[in-house]
Amino acid sequence: MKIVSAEFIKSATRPGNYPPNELPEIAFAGRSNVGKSSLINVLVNRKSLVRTSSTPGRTQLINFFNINGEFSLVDLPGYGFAKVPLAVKKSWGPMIRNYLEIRESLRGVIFIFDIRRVPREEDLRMLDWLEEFAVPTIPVITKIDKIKKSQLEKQIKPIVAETGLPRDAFTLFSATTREGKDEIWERIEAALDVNKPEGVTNQ
Ligand SMILES: Nc1nc2c(ncn2[C@@H]2O[C@H](COP(=O)(O)OP(=O)(O)O)[C@@H](O)[C@H]2O)c(=O)[nH]1
Ligand SMILES: [Mg+2]
Repeated sequence: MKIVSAEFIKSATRPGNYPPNELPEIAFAGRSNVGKSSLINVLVNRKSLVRTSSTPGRTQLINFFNINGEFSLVDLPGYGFAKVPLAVKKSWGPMIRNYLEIRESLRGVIFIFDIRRVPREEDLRMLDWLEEFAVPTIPVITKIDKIKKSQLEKQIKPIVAETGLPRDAFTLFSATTREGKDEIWERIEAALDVNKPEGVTNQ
Protein backbone atom coordinates (compact mmCIF):
# COMPACT_ATOMS: atom_id res chain seq x y z
CA MET A 1 0.00 0.00 0.00
CA LYS A 2 1.44 3.34 -1.03
CA ILE A 3 0.61 5.97 1.59
CA VAL A 4 0.06 9.34 -0.06
CA SER A 5 -1.70 10.97 2.86
CA ALA A 6 -2.67 10.06 6.40
CA GLU A 7 -4.73 12.54 8.36
CA PHE A 8 -6.54 12.60 11.67
CA ILE A 9 -10.25 13.22 11.03
CA LYS A 10 -11.80 13.39 14.50
CA SER A 11 -12.48 11.68 17.81
CA ALA A 12 -15.89 10.50 18.92
CA THR A 13 -17.56 8.53 21.66
CA ARG A 14 -21.11 8.21 20.30
CA PRO A 15 -22.52 7.50 16.84
CA GLY A 16 -23.89 11.03 16.45
CA ASN A 17 -20.31 12.26 16.41
CA TYR A 18 -18.83 9.70 14.01
CA PRO A 19 -17.66 11.11 10.67
CA PRO A 20 -20.02 10.30 7.75
CA ASN A 21 -20.14 6.68 6.51
CA GLU A 22 -18.53 7.68 3.21
CA LEU A 23 -15.33 5.64 3.12
CA PRO A 24 -14.73 1.95 3.83
CA GLU A 25 -13.23 1.55 7.26
CA ILE A 26 -10.88 -0.79 9.15
CA ALA A 27 -10.76 -0.60 12.96
CA PHE A 28 -8.06 -1.71 15.42
CA ALA A 29 -9.01 -3.33 18.73
CA GLY A 30 -7.20 -4.80 21.69
CA ARG A 31 -6.33 -4.26 25.31
CA SER A 32 -4.62 -1.08 26.55
CA ASN A 33 -0.92 -0.99 25.82
CA VAL A 34 -1.12 -3.92 23.41
CA GLY A 35 0.43 -1.78 20.67
CA LYS A 36 -2.56 -0.64 18.59
CA SER A 37 -1.31 2.88 18.01
CA SER A 38 2.21 1.67 17.25
CA LEU A 39 0.84 -0.79 14.68
CA ILE A 40 -1.17 1.92 12.92
CA ASN A 41 1.86 4.25 12.84
CA VAL A 42 4.00 1.51 11.25
CA LEU A 43 1.32 0.73 8.67
CA VAL A 44 1.09 4.35 7.54
CA ASN A 45 4.85 5.09 7.88
CA ARG A 46 4.32 7.88 10.38
CA LYS A 47 6.21 8.22 13.64
CA SER A 48 3.30 9.67 15.54
CA LEU A 49 0.11 10.01 13.55
CA VAL A 50 -1.47 8.14 16.42
CA ARG A 51 -0.28 8.97 19.88
CA THR A 52 1.45 6.04 21.59
CA SER A 53 1.83 5.88 25.30
CA SER A 54 3.67 4.08 28.02
CA THR A 55 0.80 5.15 30.31
CA PRO A 56 -1.97 2.84 29.17
CA GLY A 57 -5.66 3.63 29.38
CA ARG A 58 -5.40 7.22 28.25
CA THR A 59 -7.17 7.00 24.92
CA GLN A 60 -10.82 6.47 25.70
CA LEU A 61 -12.10 7.87 22.43
CA ILE A 62 -12.71 6.38 19.00
CA ASN A 63 -10.15 8.07 16.73
CA PHE A 64 -10.78 8.23 12.97
CA PHE A 65 -8.00 8.68 10.37
CA ASN A 66 -8.30 9.24 6.62
CA ILE A 67 -5.78 7.38 4.44
CA ASN A 68 -5.13 8.51 0.85
CA GLY A 69 -8.62 10.01 0.79
CA GLU A 70 -9.73 6.43 0.08
CA PHE A 71 -10.46 4.66 3.33
CA SER A 72 -10.44 5.17 7.10
CA LEU A 73 -8.47 3.56 9.88
CA VAL A 74 -9.99 3.68 13.35
CA ASP A 75 -8.14 3.40 16.65
CA LEU A 76 -10.65 1.98 19.14
CA PRO A 77 -10.26 2.59 22.88
CA GLY A 78 -8.20 -0.05 24.67
CA TYR A 79 -9.64 -2.07 27.52
CA GLY A 80 -8.41 -3.93 30.55
CA PHE A 81 -6.30 -1.26 32.20
CA ALA A 82 -6.84 -1.42 35.95
CA LYS A 83 -6.22 2.20 36.81
CA VAL A 84 -8.90 3.95 34.76
CA PRO A 85 -11.92 5.28 36.67
CA LEU A 86 -14.89 2.92 36.98
CA ALA A 87 -17.15 5.22 34.94
CA VAL A 88 -14.69 5.06 32.05
CA LYS A 89 -14.45 1.28 32.33
CA LYS A 90 -18.23 1.00 32.20
CA SER A 91 -18.52 3.21 29.14
CA TRP A 92 -16.01 1.15 27.17
CA GLY A 93 -18.32 -1.82 26.48
CA PRO A 94 -21.31 0.08 25.08
CA MET A 95 -19.04 2.46 23.15
CA ILE A 96 -17.33 -0.37 21.25
CA ARG A 97 -20.35 -2.62 20.94
CA ASN A 98 -22.38 0.26 19.49
CA TYR A 99 -19.67 1.06 17.01
CA LEU A 100 -19.39 -2.56 15.83
CA GLU A 101 -23.16 -2.86 15.58
CA ILE A 102 -24.07 0.26 13.65
CA ARG A 103 -21.02 1.34 11.67
CA GLU A 104 -22.11 0.59 8.11
CA SER A 105 -18.79 1.44 6.51
CA LEU A 106 -16.87 -1.00 8.77
CA ARG A 107 -15.18 -3.65 6.60
CA GLY A 108 -13.02 -5.38 9.17
CA VAL A 109 -11.32 -5.29 12.57
CA ILE A 110 -7.64 -5.90 13.23
CA PHE A 111 -7.79 -7.64 16.60
CA ILE A 112 -4.43 -7.39 18.38
CA PHE A 113 -2.92 -9.74 20.96
CA ASP A 114 0.34 -9.40 22.90
CA ILE A 115 2.64 -12.40 22.36
CA ARG A 116 3.42 -12.37 26.11
CA ARG A 117 -0.16 -12.42 27.39
CA VAL A 118 -2.94 -14.96 27.60
CA PRO A 119 -6.21 -13.46 26.30
CA ARG A 120 -8.62 -12.50 29.06
CA GLU A 121 -12.33 -11.98 29.58
CA GLU A 122 -12.49 -8.66 27.74
CA ASP A 123 -10.70 -10.10 24.72
CA LEU A 124 -13.17 -12.95 24.53
CA ARG A 125 -16.12 -10.58 24.93
CA MET A 126 -14.73 -8.52 22.06
CA LEU A 127 -14.47 -11.68 19.94
CA ASP A 128 -18.11 -12.53 20.74
CA TRP A 129 -19.24 -9.10 19.52
CA LEU A 130 -17.24 -9.41 16.32
CA GLU A 131 -18.97 -12.71 15.70
CA GLU A 132 -22.39 -11.40 16.73
CA PHE A 133 -22.20 -8.54 14.22
CA ALA A 134 -20.38 -10.65 11.60
CA VAL A 135 -17.42 -8.27 11.34
CA PRO A 136 -14.55 -9.80 9.33
CA THR A 137 -11.71 -10.19 11.83
CA ILE A 138 -7.97 -10.11 11.22
CA PRO A 139 -6.18 -11.43 14.33
CA VAL A 140 -2.65 -10.14 14.85
CA ILE A 141 -0.09 -11.13 17.50
CA THR A 142 2.26 -8.23 18.18
CA LYS A 143 5.51 -7.50 20.06
CA ILE A 144 7.07 -10.69 18.68
CA ASP A 145 10.49 -9.00 18.98
CA LYS A 146 10.14 -9.49 22.76
CA ILE A 147 10.32 -13.27 22.41
CA LYS A 148 13.10 -15.53 21.17
CA LYS A 149 12.26 -17.11 17.81
CA SER A 150 12.54 -20.57 19.34
CA GLN A 151 9.86 -19.68 21.92
CA LEU A 152 7.33 -18.13 19.52
CA GLU A 153 5.10 -21.14 18.86
CA LYS A 154 5.02 -22.02 22.56
CA GLN A 155 3.80 -18.48 23.35
CA ILE A 156 1.20 -18.56 20.57
CA LYS A 157 -0.42 -21.78 21.84
CA PRO A 158 -2.43 -20.29 24.73
CA ILE A 159 -3.65 -17.47 22.48
CA VAL A 160 -4.92 -20.01 19.96
CA ALA A 161 -6.43 -22.13 22.74
CA GLU A 162 -8.24 -19.28 24.51
CA THR A 163 -9.63 -17.61 21.40
CA GLY A 164 -10.53 -20.83 19.63
CA LEU A 165 -9.19 -19.30 16.39
CA PRO A 166 -7.00 -21.43 14.12
CA ARG A 167 -3.22 -20.89 14.35
CA ASP A 168 -3.13 -19.94 10.66
CA ALA A 169 -5.56 -17.07 11.25
CA PHE A 170 -2.92 -15.05 13.11
CA THR A 171 -0.45 -12.70 11.48
CA LEU A 172 2.71 -12.13 13.56
CA PHE A 173 3.91 -8.54 13.88
CA SER A 174 6.49 -6.31 15.50
CA ALA A 175 6.37 -2.52 15.50
CA THR A 176 10.10 -2.57 16.26
CA THR A 177 11.26 -4.73 13.32
CA ARG A 178 8.16 -4.05 11.13
CA GLU A 179 7.89 -7.75 10.45
CA GLY A 180 4.36 -8.62 9.35
CA LYS A 181 3.57 -5.18 7.99
CA ASP A 182 3.14 -6.29 4.35
CA GLU A 183 0.97 -9.23 5.32
CA ILE A 184 -1.32 -7.01 7.39
CA TRP A 185 -1.68 -4.60 4.47
CA GLU A 186 -2.56 -7.48 2.16
CA ARG A 187 -5.25 -8.59 4.56
CA ILE A 188 -6.57 -5.03 4.93
CA GLU A 189 -6.69 -4.58 1.16
CA ALA A 190 -8.57 -7.86 0.81
CA ALA A 191 -11.08 -6.78 3.46
CA LEU A 192 -11.59 -3.39 1.80
CA ASP A 193 -11.98 -5.04 -1.61
CA VAL A 194 -14.08 -8.12 -1.01
CA ASN A 195 -16.73 -6.11 0.73
CA LYS A 196 -16.98 -3.40 -1.88
CA PRO A 197 -20.52 -2.43 -2.86
CA GLU A 198 -21.68 -4.06 -6.11
CA GLY A 199 -20.82 -2.29 -9.32
CA VAL A 200 -17.69 -0.64 -7.97
CA THR A 201 -14.50 -1.73 -9.70
CA ASN A 202 -10.85 -0.92 -9.44
CA GLN A 203 -10.79 0.91 -12.77
N1 LIG B 1 9.12 -4.05 21.74
C1 LIG B 1 7.95 -3.63 21.25
N2 LIG B 1 7.26 -2.65 21.88
C2 LIG B 1 6.07 -2.25 21.36
C3 LIG B 1 5.55 -2.83 20.17
N3 LIG B 1 4.35 -2.25 19.90
C4 LIG B 1 4.15 -1.32 20.88
N4 LIG B 1 5.18 -1.31 21.77
C5 LIG B 1 5.30 -0.46 22.98
O1 LIG B 1 4.19 -0.74 23.83
C6 LIG B 1 3.73 0.46 24.46
C7 LIG B 1 2.23 0.67 24.13
O2 LIG B 1 2.10 0.88 22.75
P1 LIG B 1 0.84 1.67 22.15
O3 LIG B 1 0.98 1.59 20.67
O4 LIG B 1 0.70 3.03 22.75
O5 LIG B 1 -0.36 0.74 22.66
P2 LIG B 1 -1.94 0.99 22.62
O6 LIG B 1 -2.33 1.41 23.99
O7 LIG B 1 -2.53 -0.35 22.28
O8 LIG B 1 -2.22 2.01 21.56
C8 LIG B 1 4.61 1.58 23.95
O9 LIG B 1 5.62 1.80 24.92
C9 LIG B 1 5.19 1.02 22.66
O10 LIG B 1 6.44 1.57 22.33
C10 LIG B 1 6.32 -3.88 19.52
O11 LIG B 1 5.95 -4.46 18.49
N5 LIG B 1 7.50 -4.22 20.11
MG1 LIG C 1 -3.21 3.77 21.67
